[in-house]
Amino acid sequence: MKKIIIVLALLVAVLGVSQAAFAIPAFLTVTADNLFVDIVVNGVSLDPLGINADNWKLADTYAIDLNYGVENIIDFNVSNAGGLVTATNPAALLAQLTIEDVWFKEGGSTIVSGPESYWSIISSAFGYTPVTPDAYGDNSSSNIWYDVNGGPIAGISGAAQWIWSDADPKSAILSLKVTPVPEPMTMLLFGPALLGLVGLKRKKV
Ligand SMILES: [Ca+2]
Ligand SMILES: [Ca+2]
Repeated sequence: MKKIIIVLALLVAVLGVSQAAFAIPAFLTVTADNLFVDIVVNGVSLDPLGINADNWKLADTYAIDLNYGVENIIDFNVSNAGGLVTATNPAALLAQLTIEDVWFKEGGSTIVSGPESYWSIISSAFGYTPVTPDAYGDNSSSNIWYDVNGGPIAGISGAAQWIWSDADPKSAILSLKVTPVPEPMTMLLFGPALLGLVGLKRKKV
C-alpha cells in the first residue's frame, strides 16, 4: 500500500512538473501605428483584441502561453490606416514579451524588439520570404512617435525598437520567434520539490 501511494505521489509530481515545463505563462505588451488587424500566437488568434488596438499611444497587454523548448511564433498583422507609409504617415510596431521570471528568462526577464534576429517580417501574406526589419528608433529617445507622444509609450521597455518593413507600403505581418528554455536554477528547484512531496505523502501513510 505504501509503495503504491508513493508511486502515485511521484506520478502526480512528475505530471505537475511536466505541465509547468511545457506551458510557460508570458505577457505580450504591444502597440502599433496605426492598428492591429490580428495577433496570432502559435496559430491561435487573440480575439478580441485589446481596447487600444487602434490607438498607437496606448499599449495592450495580453496574457499568453508559450511552449517550452520549441519555437513559438507570434504574428502581428498591422495596417497603416490611411494608406501609404510616408514621412507624415509612418507605420511601426513596438512590442515587448515578458516571460514570468520565476521560471524562465531570456535577455534578463524581457525580450524587446531588438536584437533583430528575433524577428522576421512577412510581406502581405504568409509564405513570403522574410526580410530584415527596419528599426526606426527606440522607445526612449527622439523619433516621430516619441516626439508626438511627448515621451515613451507606457508599459514597454525603453530599449524596445519601433520596427517595420518597407516591403509593403500599407501593411505588414511581423513575426516574432522565441524558444523559451529553462534556467539551470529552475531545474535545481524541481528536484527538492519532488523529494519534498514524496516525503509528505510518506508521513501521512
Ligand atoms: Ca495600441
Ligand atoms: Ca500611420
